[in-house]
Amino acid sequence: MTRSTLVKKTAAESADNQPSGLIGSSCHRVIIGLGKTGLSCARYLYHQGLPFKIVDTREKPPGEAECRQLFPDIPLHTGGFNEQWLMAADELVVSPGIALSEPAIAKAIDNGAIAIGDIELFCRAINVSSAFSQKKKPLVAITGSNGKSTVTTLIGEMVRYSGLNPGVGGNIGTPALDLLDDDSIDVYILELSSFQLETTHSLRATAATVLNLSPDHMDRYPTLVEYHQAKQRIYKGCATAVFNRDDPLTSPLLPVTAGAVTFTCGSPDLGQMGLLSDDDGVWLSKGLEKLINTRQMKLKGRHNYLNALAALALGEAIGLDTSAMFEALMAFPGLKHRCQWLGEHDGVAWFNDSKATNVGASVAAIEGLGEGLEGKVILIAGGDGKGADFSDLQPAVERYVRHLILIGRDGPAIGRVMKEGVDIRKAASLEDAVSLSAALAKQGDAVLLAPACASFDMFNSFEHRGDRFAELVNGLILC
Ligand code: UMA
Ligand code: ADP
Repeated sequence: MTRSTLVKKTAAESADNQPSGLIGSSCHRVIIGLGKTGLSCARYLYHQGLPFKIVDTREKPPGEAECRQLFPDIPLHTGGFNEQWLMAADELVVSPGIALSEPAIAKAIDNGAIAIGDIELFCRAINVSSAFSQKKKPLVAITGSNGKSTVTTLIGEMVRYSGLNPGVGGNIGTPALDLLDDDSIDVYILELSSFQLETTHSLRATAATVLNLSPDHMDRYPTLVEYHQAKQRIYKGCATAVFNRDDPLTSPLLPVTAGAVTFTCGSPDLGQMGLLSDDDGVWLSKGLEKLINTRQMKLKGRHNYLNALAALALGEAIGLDTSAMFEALMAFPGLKHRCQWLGEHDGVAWFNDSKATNVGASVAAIEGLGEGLEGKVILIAGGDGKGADFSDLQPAVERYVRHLILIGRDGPAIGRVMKEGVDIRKAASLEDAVSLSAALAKQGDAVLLAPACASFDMFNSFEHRGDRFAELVNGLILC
C-alpha cells in the first residue's frame, strides 16, 4: 500500500499538511519544466547547494542551453517526464504550465511525493530568513481572474512613491525566486496565478487579495469549483484579506487571522472601500471619506476604479503613506494591451485590449468603453477559447456593440451564443478584421480588440497580437 492510499486527499491538501518542506540535501527533488520558472528554481536550488534533477516534456525546452551551461553536472531529461525519476522523488517542483493531474505526476504524488512550486520555495526562503533577522519584509499577494497585473504594477508604484524599493514578480513575469537576489528590496509584491497557488502551501502574506472570479483556464480545471479553490489558497495565513464585496466568490472561505477589508462599486460600508458620486463625479472613497476624484486618475473604466480601490486597501494594509499612494495612483497610466487607447481616425477611436483573454475581461472592456461612448463599439473577438462558455458576452454585446467581427479558431463559437439581431461578420485574419472595422465604423464609434480568447492559435502571445493590431491601426491612421 502506498503512503497516500491510507487517507485519500487532493495533492494540494496532502502537501499543505507537511512540515515546512524537505530542505535537506538527502531529499530527492525533481524540477518539472525548464521554462522561466524551472530555470529560476534550478538557479536557486543550485545556489543553496541542494541536489535536484530536471525533466521537461518538450524535446527542446527554452531553458535547456542555459541550464546545460550553468549546471553541467545536473541530470536533465527532455522529451518526457522520466517516470522513474518522478517515482523516486520526495519533492516535485512543478512549473505552473504543467497540471498536477498529468498521469505521471499524479502517480508520483500518489506514491508519496510532495508537489510544490517556485512560490513555495520563495515563501520558505523568506520565512527562514525572517526567523533569523526577526523582521519579515511585507509580502503582498494578488490574484483574481482579471486585473492582477494592473494592481500588482500599481502597488509597485505606490511602494516606489513611498520611498521604498518594491520587488515585483510572479506571474507578471519575473520569477519570484529571482527577487531574492536583490537585498535592497523592501516589499515583495507577487502576482499569483491559480496554477502557482495550487503548489503553494506556506504563503502567509501580509496582505492578500482575490480581485474577482470569473471562468478562465477551463481547459485545465474540471469545473469552476477547482479554479475557485485554487484562488482561495492565497488567503491561507494572511494577516489582511482584501476582497470584492460585489463578487462573493472572492470572499475568504476560511476565517482570516487578523483583518479583512472590502471594496465595491457601490457605496462603501464604514471603514471599507467603495465609490461615491456627487456633482463633481465619481470618487474613490473609504467609508464616507472621499479620497480621490476619478477625473484625477489616468486609469479609466469602472473595473479600473475597483483595481485602484483594491490597491489602496492593500497599500494601507502594509502601512504605505497615504499621500504617496494617491500621487502614484494619479500618475499611473495603466498597462499596454489593457484598454489601451491607440488613436483616433475620422472620429473613430481605436482601443487595444489584447490582454482580454477571457470572457470576464472582455465584458469589462466593452462595458467600460460602451458606457461613455457617443456611438457604439465595433468588437473584434475570437482566438483560442480555452474551453470557455461565451454566453456571458451576450448581454454586453447586445447593449453596446454595433458589429461583432470574429477571428481565429473559436470565433465561430462566440457567434453561436449570440442572439439574433447582433450583426456578426467573419474575418480571415486580424488584418481583415481591422479593414472591415474601418469600413463599418461611424463617427463616435470605438473599435475594440478584446478577444475573450487567448492568442495562441494565431500569435505567439497576447503582446504579439496587440502589437500587430497597433501596427495595423497605426498604418490606417497615418495613411
Ligand atoms: N510545458 C511543457 N512541458 C513541460 C513544461 C512546460 O509542455 O515540461 C509547456 C506548458 O504547458 C506551457 C509552457 O510550456 O504551455 C510554459 O510553461 P512553464 O510552466 O514552463 O512557464 P514559464 O516559462 O515558467 O512561465 C510561468 C508562467 N506561465 C504559465 O503559467 C503558463 C508565466 O505566466 C509567468 O510569467 C512565469 O512563470 C514567471 O512566474 C504567463 C502566463 O501565461 C504570463 N500565465 C497564465 C495567465 O496569466 O493566464 C497563468
Ligand atoms: P491579469 O493580470 O489578471 O490578466 P490585467 O491587469 O493584465 O489582469 O488585465 C487583463 C484584462 O482584464 C484586460 O483586458 C483588462 O482590461 C481587464 N481587467 C482589468 N481589471 C479588471 C477587473 N477588475 N475586472 C474585469 N476585467 C479587468
